[in-house]
Amino acid sequence: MQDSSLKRFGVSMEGGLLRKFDHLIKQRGYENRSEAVRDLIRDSLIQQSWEDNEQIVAGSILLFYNHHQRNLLEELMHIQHSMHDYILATTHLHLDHDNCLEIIIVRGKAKDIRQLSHNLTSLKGVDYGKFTVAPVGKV
Ligand code: NI
Repeated sequence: MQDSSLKRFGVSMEGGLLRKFDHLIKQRGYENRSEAVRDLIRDSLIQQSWEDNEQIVAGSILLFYNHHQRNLLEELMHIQHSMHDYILATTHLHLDHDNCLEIIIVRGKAKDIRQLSHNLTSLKGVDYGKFTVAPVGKV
């Protein structure tokens, strides 16, 4: 069970580092240091669970590509069908005459989703790939 009661702890650091931190949190619009530190800790925990291969994660793989690239559509389709268990939905937008944007919603073990993302974004003709996931379950 999660303990949601607030605890206080002291942090010591060099003045220069603290000034930089204060500047950063002001830029990002945090009300105070506590709020910023909480977000940093949550980010670190998400990062750590992502490094755990067995953790179930969900998120999206974003692909920009030119659909005229030889064999690219066939390869994208082949990879997605071979890993269909991990794909919840795919949205394809025709951006202009040449370029497509594809958003693939995924869910599965971190190691499998990482592999799927790598297989897709490393294809020749994919100009840009962005991979965003979070663990399923509260961190
Ligand atoms: Ni298209």
